[in-house]
Amino acid sequence: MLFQPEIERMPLAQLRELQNARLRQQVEYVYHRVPFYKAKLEALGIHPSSFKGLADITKLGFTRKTDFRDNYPFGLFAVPQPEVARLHCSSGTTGKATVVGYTAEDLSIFAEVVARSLAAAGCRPGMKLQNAYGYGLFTGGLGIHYGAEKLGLTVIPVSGGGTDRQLQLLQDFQPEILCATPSYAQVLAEEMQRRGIPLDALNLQYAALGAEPWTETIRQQVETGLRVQATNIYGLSEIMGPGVSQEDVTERGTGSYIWEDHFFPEVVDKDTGEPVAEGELGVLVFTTLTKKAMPILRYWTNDITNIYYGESRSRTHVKMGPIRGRADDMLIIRGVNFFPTQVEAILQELEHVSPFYQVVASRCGSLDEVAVSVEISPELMRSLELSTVSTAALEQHECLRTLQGSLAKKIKDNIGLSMQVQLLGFGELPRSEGGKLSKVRDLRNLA
Ligand code: ADP
Ligand code: K
Repeated sequence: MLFQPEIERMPLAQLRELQNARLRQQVEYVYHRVPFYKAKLEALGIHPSSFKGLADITKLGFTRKTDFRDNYPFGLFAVPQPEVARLHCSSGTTGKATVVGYTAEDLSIFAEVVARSLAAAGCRPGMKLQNAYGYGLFTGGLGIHYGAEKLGLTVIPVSGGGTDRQLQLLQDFQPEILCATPSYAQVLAEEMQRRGIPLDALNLQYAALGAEPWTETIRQQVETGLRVQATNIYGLSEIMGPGVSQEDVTERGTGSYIWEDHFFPEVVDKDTGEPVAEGELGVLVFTTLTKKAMPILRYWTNDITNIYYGESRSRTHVKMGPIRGRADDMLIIRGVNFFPTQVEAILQELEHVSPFYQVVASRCGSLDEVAVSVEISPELMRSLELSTVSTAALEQHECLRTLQGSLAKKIKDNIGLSMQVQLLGFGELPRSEGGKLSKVRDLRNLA
């Protein structure tokens, strides 16, 4: 089903004209409203009066995650605070969150693109949707929620986690649609099987899964384990939230439609920043075309994928392939964005630990696990007369166990993720030439 057929099937030439006009307006808008962009455009020698639109888009440079941090919290906003109807956050690069804002009109467009997405995922007005995306500062929960309402669905706002309750509601309320991260959908499927709940006890038909990378293997597992047709929903807070792109349920595996009347996509080379040919892999870059509270020009997402028009399409908008990875060191753990530097920031505030650490992400069943190895300080080693942090040493010295516990708690409180903490003796983590070590090892095999 198409929620807005006239837009979703707009002839490409007409779509380009619309994008072109909107881009010119957006550039003019940010120039006059956002000092950061005014300075940036002036430095690039661009004035809205001579900016030609799409033909000139590559001249705009890039906006990066660090620009959000440098302008924290509201420096990139284009409207006075009273006109901001809602704030959301996503992870920052140094532990400081990225703040995003929406006017009432932005929220209405957000709901519209999510409604379009859910319709493409198979939803029809009157169906029930169980929303297992986290509600709160993340865009996932509320983003799906209002889009589902706009489409005319009955929303069950259960939020993330609480597997017992999720399974109970799936059986009692008989929703047709599940929204969750793919790894959580896998958990639900496994738990169904483990508890011997028959598939007939559920009424699910569709699942819209996103917020983290996933594969065709995971799709198969979820599709058989929950007896659904599972589609990909993609998005990011800086641009809007979930619903920037969505796969059509009848075209599964051929890519997700980017709603390009609102979000103009480009794919560029990760080293040179130059546009790549259609279908080639590179970094996905988005320009918002209609955002009012926080318009963003050429946002460097760090997501690696490709975009293409190609065959088998019920809509005219461009498709993107699955996310193949990231060009930075951000990890996505159970849908939550996480920069290892966030651990670094916590270590800096703790006594008795060295600044050396390593984060290891792995997969245990279908859930992501993260372990952090941290070296204790040489001073602590000396005062406890240790040569390494063995199990025996941990048993003998309460202060080591306290250190381990308080580090785990700080990580949980600050980052929102539970991590296993392992203490090591100073010097035990491998150093490379420059004294630096690879701080991240991602052992999850998502290829
Ligand atoms: P969300 O809450 O939608 O995940 P965030 O801003 O917290 O938004 O995270 C955005 C990032 O999450 C994206 O840049 C991308 O790396 C990842 N992401 C979101 N959806 C998907 C998806 N369907 N497939 C792969 N990665 C995704
Ligand atoms: K995410």
